[in-house]
Amino acid sequence: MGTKRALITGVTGQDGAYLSKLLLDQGYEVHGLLRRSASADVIDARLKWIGVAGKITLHDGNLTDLSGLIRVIQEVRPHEVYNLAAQSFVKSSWQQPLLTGNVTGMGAANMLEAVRIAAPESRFYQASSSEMYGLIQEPIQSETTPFYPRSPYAAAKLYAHWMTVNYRESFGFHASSGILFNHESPLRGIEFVTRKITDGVARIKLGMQDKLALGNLDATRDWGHARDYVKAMWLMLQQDTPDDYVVATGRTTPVREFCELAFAHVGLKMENHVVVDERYLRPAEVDVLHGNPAKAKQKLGWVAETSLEQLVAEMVEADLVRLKRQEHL
Ligand code: NAP
Ligand code: G4F
Repeated sequence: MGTKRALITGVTGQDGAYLSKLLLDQGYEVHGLLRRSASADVIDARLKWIGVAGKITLHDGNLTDLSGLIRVIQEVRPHEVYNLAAQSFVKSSWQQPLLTGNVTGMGAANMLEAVRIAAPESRFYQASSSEMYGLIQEPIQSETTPFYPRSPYAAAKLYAHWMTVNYRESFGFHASSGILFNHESPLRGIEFVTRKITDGVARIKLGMQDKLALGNLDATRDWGHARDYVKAMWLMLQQDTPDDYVVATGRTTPVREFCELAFAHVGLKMENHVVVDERYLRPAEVDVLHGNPAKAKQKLGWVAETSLEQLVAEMVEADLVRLKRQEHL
C-alpha cells in the first residue's frame, strides 16, 4: 500500500492535535474536518502549538451535516477514520442536551452512514468514554462492566458506542470503540477541571489572581496523558479484528489531590487559594471512575507511559510559559 490517508473529525481539539502529530510522524497523509468559525485566528491554535498546522488538509464540514460528510469522505478516500468530534464538556450537556445528542450521538451515526455510503472499507474509530459507566456498577471498570450514563453527554456517547458496535456486527465494518478514561495535557480545554486548576495555579503563582473557584473536590478520576491515549486509538485500527477497549492508567485520584499536586509544584498550598463554588456542581455527578486497562495491554501492547505527577508538572509548566508570553489557548 502507498501512503495511508487518515480523516480525523475533531482535529482542532486536544486529541485531534496529538493524533495528527502521531499519524504525520508515521508518514500518514492527514485530513481533518473543520467546523466553520467566525474566529478564524484561533481555530488551529492547538495544531500550531503542537507544530502540525499547515501539514494537515482541512475540509469544511460539520458532524450534523450528512451530505457534507459524504462529500468529504468521497474526496479523501481515507483508509482510517477517527471520529473524535463531539460536544465533549459534560457540564454543558445539561444546558444543551439536544445539541449534545445531535452532535455527540447522531453525529457519530452520520459518520458511520457516510463511511457506509462512501468508503465502507475504511477502518473506523469511535471516541467512546468512561463517562458511560456513570453511576458505576463495578468498583473497577472494564469492557464487561454494565453502563449507567449520568448526563445527556453520556447518554449520547452510549448511543454512538452501540451504533459503532452495531455497524461492526451488521455490515462487517472494521469499527472499534475506545472507552477512554479522562486524559489531559497542556492542550486540554480550559473548562475541564485539570486545566482549570493548572491555569489557575500558574495565574496565582504569577500574581495575576489569588483565588480559584472549583466544584466537587471529592470526585475521583483515572487521569492519563492524551499523548499516550492517541497511540491506543491508532493501535486499535492496526489490528486484524475490530474490538472495544478500555484505555486507562488503572490509578484513580480525587480532584483535591490533583489540586494539591499542582499547587505544590509551584511551592504553594491549595487551602490558601481554593474556594468551593456551587455553580460548578452538577445535577448528577459521576463520583468515581477507575479503569482496568488489562485488555489493551494484552491485545494492543499498550500501557500508559506518563505518571500523574509528570502530567501535572507538564501542564503547570506549560501554563506558566503561556501566561508569561500572553498566549491564549
Ligand atoms: P475537545 O478538545 O473538546 O475537541 C472536540 C472537537 O470536536 C473539536 O475539534 C471541535 O471543534 C469538534 N466539534 C464539536 N462539535 C462539532 C461539530 N458539530 N462538527 C464537527 N466538529 C465538531 O475533545 P477531546 O478532549 O479532544 O476529546 C476527543 C473525543 O474523545 C471527544 O469525542 C470526547 O467526547 C471523547 N473523549 C474524551 C476524553 C477526554 O478525557 N479528553 C475521554 C473520553 C472520550 P471546534 O474546535 O470547532 O470546537
Ligand atoms: O474535568 P471534567 O469536566 O471532566 P469529566 O466530566 O470527567 O469529563 C471528561 O472526561 C470524560 C471521560 O470520563 C470525557 F468523556 C468527557 O468528554 C470529558 O473529557 O470534570 C471532572 C470532575 C467532575 O466530577 C467534576 O464535577 O471534576 C469535578 N470538578 C470539580 N470542580 C470540576 C470542577 N469540573 C470542572 N469542569 N470544573 C470545576 O470547577
